[in-house]
Amino acid sequence: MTLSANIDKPFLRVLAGESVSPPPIWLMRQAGRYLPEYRETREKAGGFLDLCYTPDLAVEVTLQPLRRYHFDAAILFSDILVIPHGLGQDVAFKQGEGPVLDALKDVDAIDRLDPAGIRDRLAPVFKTVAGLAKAIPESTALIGFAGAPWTVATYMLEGGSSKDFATAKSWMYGRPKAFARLMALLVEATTDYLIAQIDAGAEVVQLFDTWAGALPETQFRAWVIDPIAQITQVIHEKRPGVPVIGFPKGAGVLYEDFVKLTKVDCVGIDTAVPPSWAAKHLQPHCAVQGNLDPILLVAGGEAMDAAARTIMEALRGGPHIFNLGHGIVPQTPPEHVARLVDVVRQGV
Ligand code: 1CP
Repeated sequence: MTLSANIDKPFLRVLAGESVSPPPIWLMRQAGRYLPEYRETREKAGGFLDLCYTPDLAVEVTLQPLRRYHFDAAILFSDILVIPHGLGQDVAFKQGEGPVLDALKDVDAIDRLDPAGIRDRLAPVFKTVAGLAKAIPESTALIGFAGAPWTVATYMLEGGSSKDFATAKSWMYGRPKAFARLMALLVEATTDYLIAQIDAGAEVVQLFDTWAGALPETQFRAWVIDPIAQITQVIHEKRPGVPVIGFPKGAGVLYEDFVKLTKVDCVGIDTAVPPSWAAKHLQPHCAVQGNLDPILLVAGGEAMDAAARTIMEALRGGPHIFNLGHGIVPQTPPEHVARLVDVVRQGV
């Protein structure tokens, strides 16, 4: 990819460091259950993983929010848990229950994981990316993604969602060598997986570290910053010009060291980060993406409009991509999303 070929995409201009007004907009989880057409396609696919692994259907659900809202970026429809699945771990999505994995029990279970299998097992994902690269509008950028190693490791060790990450943290504190082995394997698998997405046509990649905020400082540095720095470095070396977005949700005051040390091209800020603080402390280092409260998108009305404008005012002096502070929730009225896009496109 050459940047000049895509210079008309506002999203890529911001990632290259430009301030663009009004800011480009896309929303985390922009495809999904809040859209009736998604629910219909999901029904047709059978299971959630079948949807992720059927390129025609995955392309279709990726395009659904673009047709309605003309976002500046499309994000590959998949899930962060396809990596464990690609490594050979059992993963299932049970309706209404969330993900269920066959939790890793011991070091042998780590050794049985198969990083070489990722490219074959996840071939349908790369096919979806290639299909999207052809199908999206010319001014729209294509984002590939993966879960960051810490967040993915929590699911692999807990066997699903968790409130306190007691099992994953017990490995981290109590079995440091085994935990380090799993994390090293995930760094390699994730890097390889993202490079394969880039080769299939992804123009940008985002790493979701949804549970970054659960870690104390020392562990945050070791298991959020270091792995993302390693992945970012290899992508910058091997696929120069492809920007990396990091989203270390809940990083708090460690956001600043996160951007300085990982050298990501853009950082996603969660709802709790004051935009004016991000303008001062993060924008000098990289582009900033965020950070409307997803629940304001449920509420809508003047509260949502005003908050969106406040965010744009605070971040207009530097590179800013408008987004939420976390993913869209299923009870979001689709017409509120349309209104938000109008407000953002009016600018400040
Ligand atoms: O029933 C359904 O249709 C499943 C709901 C759903 C959807 C629409 C899941 C299950 N995953 C997805 C798609 C998805 N997941 C995307 C692509 C869609 C888009 O952005 O437009 C992306 C980027 C993700 C990423 C993801 N999956 C994250 C990181 C981002 C975040 O929101 O924090 C995480 C933590 C997951 C795990 C996951 N996937 C699904 C569930 C129910 C969960 C568990 C969440 C939890 O533990 O709280």
